[in-house]
Amino acid sequence: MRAGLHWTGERSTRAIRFGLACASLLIALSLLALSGAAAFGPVREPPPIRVSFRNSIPVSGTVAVRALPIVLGSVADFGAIPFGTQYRVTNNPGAQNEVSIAVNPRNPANIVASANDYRGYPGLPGDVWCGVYATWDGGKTWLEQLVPRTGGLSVVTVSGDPSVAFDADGNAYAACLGFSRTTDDNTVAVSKSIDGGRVWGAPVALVTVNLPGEFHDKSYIGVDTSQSPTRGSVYVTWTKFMTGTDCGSYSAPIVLSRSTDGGARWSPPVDISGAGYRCNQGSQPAVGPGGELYVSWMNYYFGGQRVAVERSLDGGTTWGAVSTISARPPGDLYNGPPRTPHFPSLAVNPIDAPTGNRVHVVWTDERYGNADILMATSSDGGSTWAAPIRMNDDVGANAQFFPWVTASQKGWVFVSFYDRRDDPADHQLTVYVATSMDFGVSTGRNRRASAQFDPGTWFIGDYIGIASFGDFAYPAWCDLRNLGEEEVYMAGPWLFAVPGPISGRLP
Ligand SMILES: [Ca+2]
Ligand SMILES: [Ca+2]
Ligand SMILES: [Ca+2]
Repeated sequence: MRAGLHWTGERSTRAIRFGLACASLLIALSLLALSGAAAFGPVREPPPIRVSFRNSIPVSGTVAVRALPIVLGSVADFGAIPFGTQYRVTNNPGAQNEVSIAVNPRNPANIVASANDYRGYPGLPGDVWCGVYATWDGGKTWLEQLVPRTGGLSVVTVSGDPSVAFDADGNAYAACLGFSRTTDDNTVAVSKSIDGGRVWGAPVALVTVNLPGEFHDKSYIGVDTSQSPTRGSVYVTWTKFMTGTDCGSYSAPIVLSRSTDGGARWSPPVDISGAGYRCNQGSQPAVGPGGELYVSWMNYYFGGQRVAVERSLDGGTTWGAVSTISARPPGDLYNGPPRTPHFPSLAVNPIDAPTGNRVHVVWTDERYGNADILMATSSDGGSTWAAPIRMNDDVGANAQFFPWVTASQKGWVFVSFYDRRDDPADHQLTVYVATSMDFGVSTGRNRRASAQFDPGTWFIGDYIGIASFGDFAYPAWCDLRNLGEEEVYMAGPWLFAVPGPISGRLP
């Protein structure tokens, strides 16, 4: 059975109450089993987090007491740590997973990352909250905080599915969904920091509901940093699970809300996936050099799954036709936890190729016999897509998954992903980064970005992240090298993009 539609908000008891979801998933499973097509996956719960290890020190606005980061750049074993410098972003006994990262375009030493953070919010119920981490020295030291439990997030007890982005002026944004495990309260909200991630404002709700048949899930943020008239617009897309028949007995369109005033006010969410694409998950907005807004997501249909991409040239008011890319995502890669949903990621190249702009989308695909990272590139604004290229350069049959893509101001395309190539048993993980320096035509040799670790049977989130600045890539991920304790790590920056075989160890 293939993995399919996932509730990604790390729900547990609430999922049982969510009768719509449970009933519809059962129906979807039976319908798809009859059709012989890929089945929608069941609701799977994250494994329990080690509650006894929670640390209640850091809260928003408070500098966490923390140890020095672990810097691994001096490790000489090329096979273990081939290059680069890794930084430990979080240092907390609670779990951190599901990582997003963004670099301040005004100051690349200022980086913000986010994760589902299980350290606990002091004095308040709820097991997980959006963690936001900021550095001003390129990753050597980090300020660990939680998004304020105020404003739009004051009505919920759990928040997660975080994503972060900077605007062109250096303001940082963090988008989170919020819900309660015991009520139907549910929101998507965005917090803003105007000082690079030191102080985060009260989250502003983009949607707030308390309905048994509706759940807003898996949000992601993108910002227009172009010189176009829509510069500064902030976009958040997510999945609206609702009453319907498109996924069996519910529907799941992708919706979008935008802010044109720096995150103070947000437009009412509108369905952007439209007719014919009503069963979706895993969306991401991204903006091109002319202000072109793209959104990618995974579309589930009775023939299987496909990557869907849609474009708006007026900041999300009107949309072109949805284009699709055939995909064969693998199923569950661990036969149980950690769960491995397969969502695409999209980047619009800020630098035009000689014949025009390029849009790149990546996803996990098993068409070559095992889980690989494929990337398709469009040279016509997302209407059509060239044949995908395989980004992982290993020759074995091991799995790669959780890709994320970014394109730098040099036009270089970096893709990070979890990779099991270094474990003959195809189980333990390292993070690799693939690079394309020719606008998606080909990829150079992959670079290993992390030490190897065993994910065990923990919940490791539903995605990892990568950002870029000029020559440099900044992958960030959930890492369990420390005796299975989940932390966020980041690699880089380093002079990353060297085509062809590696001739020597980079700094
Ligand atoms: Ca999630
Ligand atoms: Ca931790
Ligand atoms: Ca593979």
